[in-house]
Amino acid sequence: EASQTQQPRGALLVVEGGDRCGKTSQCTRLLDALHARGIDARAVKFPDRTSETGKLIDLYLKGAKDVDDHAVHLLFSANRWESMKHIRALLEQGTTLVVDRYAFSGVAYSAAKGLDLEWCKQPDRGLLRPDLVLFLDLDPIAAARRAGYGEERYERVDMQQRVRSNFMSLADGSWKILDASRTVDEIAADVSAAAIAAVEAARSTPLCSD
Ligand code: T5A
Ligand code: NA
Repeated sequence: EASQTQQPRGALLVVEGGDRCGKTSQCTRLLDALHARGIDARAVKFPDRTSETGKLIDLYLKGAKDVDDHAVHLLFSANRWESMKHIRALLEQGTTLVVDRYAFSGVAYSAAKGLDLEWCKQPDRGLLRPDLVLFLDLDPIAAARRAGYGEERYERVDMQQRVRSNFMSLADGSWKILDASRTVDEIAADVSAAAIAAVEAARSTPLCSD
């Protein structure tokens, strides 16, 4: 079948960081930069607020519904698992994915509420492993000055300080940690350079699960 012609897989590129650090702005810029180079790429965002679990998560984040901390942690994880078949299929057909938050957010935020960090990692075990994690590092006090801050559940400086230190404890040598206090253009230049290198590297590396 023509559609089964072997071609290099796409890369799984993850953008992480605290609230209002500029992830969505950078994901948009990165997609444009990849498309400009003729790279087939699409955006993915977690939580996906459109699915059944996502609708419940959305109500929770807006403060319209209370859910037990453990239960909501499992919902965020389920929300990722719901997309895994589709994500794998896209990567295998050669589409690179720019993912706005992933399992690292799941662990960093739930552990910041007091849940055990190791417990938090379990439900996401087996998800596809990212080819690159770009961490947009921003002082929570600077983040709090940005437009729209404070509208959702976790947008408090003390919470965001704990989230930041949890992210730092999850980071390994493969993460690219970027100073997110710079201009959008400055950050975007670093993001696209790292992403393009990861797209190249992914072509000769098999997809794997964590
Ligand atoms: N969560 C998520 C969990 O608890 N567990 C999980 O498993 C997952 C996946 C919602 C919440 O859910 C939690 C984490 C979150 O608290 P979300 O929908 O991704 O997650 O919401 P946020 O991450 O908070 O997304 P935001 O839209 O708030 O922020 P972004 O995307 O980081 O930032 P962005 O690009 O929208 O920019 C925010 C503002 O800053 C400006 C922008 O213009 C905008 O006004 N800005 C800059 N200003 C100055 N300099 C720059 N370089 C700037 N870049 C952007
Ligand atoms: Na937010």
